[in-house]
Amino acid sequence: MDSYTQKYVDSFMAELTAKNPGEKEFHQAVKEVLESVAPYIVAHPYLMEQKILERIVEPERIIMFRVPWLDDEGNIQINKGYRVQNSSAIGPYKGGIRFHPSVNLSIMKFLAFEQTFKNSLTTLPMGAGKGGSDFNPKGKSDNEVMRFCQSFMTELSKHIGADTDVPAGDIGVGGREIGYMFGQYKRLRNEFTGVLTGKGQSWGGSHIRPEATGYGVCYFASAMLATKGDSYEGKTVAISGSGNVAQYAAKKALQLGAKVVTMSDSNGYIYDPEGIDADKLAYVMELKNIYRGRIKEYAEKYPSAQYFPGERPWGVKCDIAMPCATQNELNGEEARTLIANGCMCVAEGANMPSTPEAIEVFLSSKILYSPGKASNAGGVATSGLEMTQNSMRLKWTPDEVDRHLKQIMTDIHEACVKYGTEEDGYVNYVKGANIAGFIKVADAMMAQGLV
Ligand code: NDP
Ligand code: 2IT
Repeated sequence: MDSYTQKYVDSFMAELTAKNPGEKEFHQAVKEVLESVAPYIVAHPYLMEQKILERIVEPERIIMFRVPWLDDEGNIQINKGYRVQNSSAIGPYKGGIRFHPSVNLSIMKFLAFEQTFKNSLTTLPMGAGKGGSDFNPKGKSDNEVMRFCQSFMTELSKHIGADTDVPAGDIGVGGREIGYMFGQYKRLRNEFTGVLTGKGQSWGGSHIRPEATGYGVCYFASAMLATKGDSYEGKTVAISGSGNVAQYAAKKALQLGAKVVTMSDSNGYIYDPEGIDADKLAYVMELKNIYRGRIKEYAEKYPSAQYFPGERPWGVKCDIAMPCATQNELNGEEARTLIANGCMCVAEGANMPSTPEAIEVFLSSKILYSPGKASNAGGVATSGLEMTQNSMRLKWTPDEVDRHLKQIMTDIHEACVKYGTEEDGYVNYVKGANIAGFIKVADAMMAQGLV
């Protein structure tokens, strides 16, 4: 980066951190994008004059609200609710809702910011938003979750709509929560519309949406591997997380001929050197999705596996790593360990799972590395396909949705190669994804004037 561009980056970050004090995840996400797009902006002075990136980092609207609810003992509980409507440049606001005790404004803003570029990459007309609450679903009864979702939606319903803002799931929000929120929206508005995605199959949901993020990560990683004439076949894969994304990433990796040896949750990870095969994965799905259990129970059921409490899976020898749990779950030291152990591909299922230092390690080692905004975009892309089907009032077959998903992931891969290939031929997917995502949003903003 030349000194003029570096000065632009430094002054941009100084202003951003001064205006948004303490929002460390938000600063981190902006810095990563800024470092990729700054040379493009400097080369196109009108983008600087029009303050396009300065506008994108200021969400169009942030809604913060109180979520009061009654627990099963009749006690009053109060949580915080958020919806960050970041950008409507290319379509209605679109993005997930996260229920996790760590949720705060910085995390909501980083996720909404990332979503802006991710949704642009999908090739579909979707703007970007993110929402959530510091509500902790763990240990809550179904009735408590329902009352919470109803209270959350009672306020959120004033700000969303099928052509305005279409939320979906994220950490702590799956089919059950989407159902309760959809029911409450319908009751308040007396309107059956595609206001949420990730709906149930019998009431407007799309086939493959539950699978889409995890499958999409594998389709994207397959495209990366293909640039080296390689594939998942015979590879050893380490996965973190054991929720929606991790489960379907594991399922597709297995189908593609890989051996998956780890899964995790926030308490620890399991290592099964014999591989988590289809039967064992079906057990994990039942354990997590129906019984809402913990991953350590896997090691109690399968003696081939060992449980490592309080640890993350990145010390295990693998060819491919797929972080599918949460932000900043893979640091510089763990990245160096992965490389030392021969890992040749890291495909992110989570949003911003690698720290900036880890990303630096991957890029300087020139391994195949995809940022979440590219490789996990299959989830929101299939949400976009759910919106399409809702608008048409019909439902595509699983094969048809899967075909679209594959094509979209291939197209995102191509966009990354187009904008991210460096002089020596190495594809920097971070740069490629950020520039490709930015250009479309910037062009739309230029066309629509100062709004
Ligand atoms: P789930 O709630 O289904 O699963 C989350 C998994 O990650 C659980 O195993 C959970 O463990 C673990 N986890 C959550 N928080 C932490 C933490 N602070 N430390 C360690 N482990 C943690 O969520 P999803 O699978 O839907 O989401 C996973 C990631 O993928 C997130 O980054 C999300 O933003 C991203 N993503 C999700 C998409 C989707 O369609 N669902 C689309 C694109 C990205 P525990 O049970 O202990 O909490
Ligand atoms: O981070 C994400 O892309 C999601 N949680 C999915 C969003 C969506 O609207 O499907």
